[in-house]
Amino acid sequence: MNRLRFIFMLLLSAELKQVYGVWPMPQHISHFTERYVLHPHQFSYKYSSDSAARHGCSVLDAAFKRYFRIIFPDIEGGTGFRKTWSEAKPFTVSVSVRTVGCDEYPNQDSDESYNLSVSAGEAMLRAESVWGALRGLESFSQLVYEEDYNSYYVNKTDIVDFPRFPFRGLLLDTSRHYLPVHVILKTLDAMAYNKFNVFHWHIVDDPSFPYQSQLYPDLSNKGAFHPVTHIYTPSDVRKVISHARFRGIRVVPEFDSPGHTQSWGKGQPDLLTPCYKRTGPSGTFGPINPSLSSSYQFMGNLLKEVSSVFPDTFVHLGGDEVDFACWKSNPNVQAFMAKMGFGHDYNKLESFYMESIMNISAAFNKTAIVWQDVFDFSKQSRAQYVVEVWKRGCYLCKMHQVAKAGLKIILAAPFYLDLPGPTHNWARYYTVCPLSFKGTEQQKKLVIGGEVCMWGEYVDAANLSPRLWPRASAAAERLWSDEEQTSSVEKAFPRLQDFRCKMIRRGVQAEPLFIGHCKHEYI
Ligand code: CP6
Repeated sequence: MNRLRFIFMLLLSAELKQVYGVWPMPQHISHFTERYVLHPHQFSYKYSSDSAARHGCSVLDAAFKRYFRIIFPDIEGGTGFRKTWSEAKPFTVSVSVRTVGCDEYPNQDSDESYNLSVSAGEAMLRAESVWGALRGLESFSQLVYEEDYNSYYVNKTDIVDFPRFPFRGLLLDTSRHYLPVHVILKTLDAMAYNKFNVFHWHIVDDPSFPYQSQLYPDLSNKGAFHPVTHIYTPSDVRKVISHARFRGIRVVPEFDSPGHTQSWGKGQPDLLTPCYKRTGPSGTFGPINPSLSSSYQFMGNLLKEVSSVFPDTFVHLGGDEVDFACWKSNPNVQAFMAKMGFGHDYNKLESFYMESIMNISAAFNKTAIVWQDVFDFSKQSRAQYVVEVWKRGCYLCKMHQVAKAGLKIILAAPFYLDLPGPTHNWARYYTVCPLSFKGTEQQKKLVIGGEVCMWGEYVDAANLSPRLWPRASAAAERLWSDEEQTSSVEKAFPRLQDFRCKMIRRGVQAEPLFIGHCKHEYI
């Protein structure tokens, strides 16, 4: 009988180990079996006396409120705290931040490291910046578990943690389908649970132009799917940027040109290149017309507005998949090519256009990110920009090439999430090794991170969430955690199942990985 009870205890403790994991895996974590009861009425957050950030720090004050509700989801309407009532002692999460910066925006140099030590009556959270403190608060919230209804526990734990890469992005495409603002905000919440820190907003593209420009209102009046209901007003954009900031997430907008701009032409006459058929215009249009100075004036004005609306120092300028056929057909473009001495090399024309708009954005103190096509077309450019590697095939070869040219790299190629299906399961993202190209240490430092891409052809508000989560979580761990500690798909599986249940409990419609159940099913 005793032996049976012993085996039963072993089984229980094995199950517990799964419960108190943190996703993505911290760099160093030690769990202990000693555990403490948390009671919502005796639980508080405070700034420790040596903290530079104090009460009134917008980012952390708001985070304390958010995480209280996350940690105690059953508090509303819950009357009896039955079992734990008598055991409960006060518990405080003490936060100490070394440098202030509560009113700033996170940026490429933000320090997201933190130390968390959970012991009797207190969790001590130390971070260099508020952004690191946010990551620590997230980890702490994942350590808390509910056993019986309204009985909460946290085990003694020590964590030392920091991200592997500073740029951990997620792309949403709001042109192929419009995504309502509340859907974007919910996605930002889920990003914070996964420690993603960049929202790459592919806001406009061929099918629609939902960004409402103050300078050029006709772009969305005529180019959006609907001029009122399917746009992002300046106030919507501010909401997204603020919601992201409170979660330590940067918002990097993409205004992809000169290709992918069909919708721009509706509200901005003479911007796109008229395509020719034999002797006359065919009535169709191609990429932005690179032969007119008015095109550069327009781009300058638009990028000036975009630079002031979006505070991040990065802006994505696209530059991908430019179809040269229309440029080739247009006699004015041909004349421009001759005048510029480009011969028949349309790569040079695309390069000229991209260099021009990269110079414009540099004048607004922005660092440009561009798709790899731009690098492929102009290897000898002296411009400093960040290259996003997106083409499949040998993406590691491409990364090595870009690194040799001394340019920074974001890896997207192995992280497409928009297509469902068995070949797109989470393990594929989990086993990506972004630094496995044969480069020097210095070259590898140029890889600033990676990005999961949720292109919008087949995705709208109805299926976004389950298609994103928890598959994006696999990439999140690849980008945050130590590669060697997270190299086993088998070990990750139960942890990811557990984390998926946590996301479900927080209201994220994450798809199941396989047969099973969540302890708290709230769907
Ligand atoms: N839209 C834009 C897309 C893609 C790109 N740019 C794309 C094409 C093929 C694949 C993935 C993405 N849908 N504007 C390329 C960066 Cl496989």
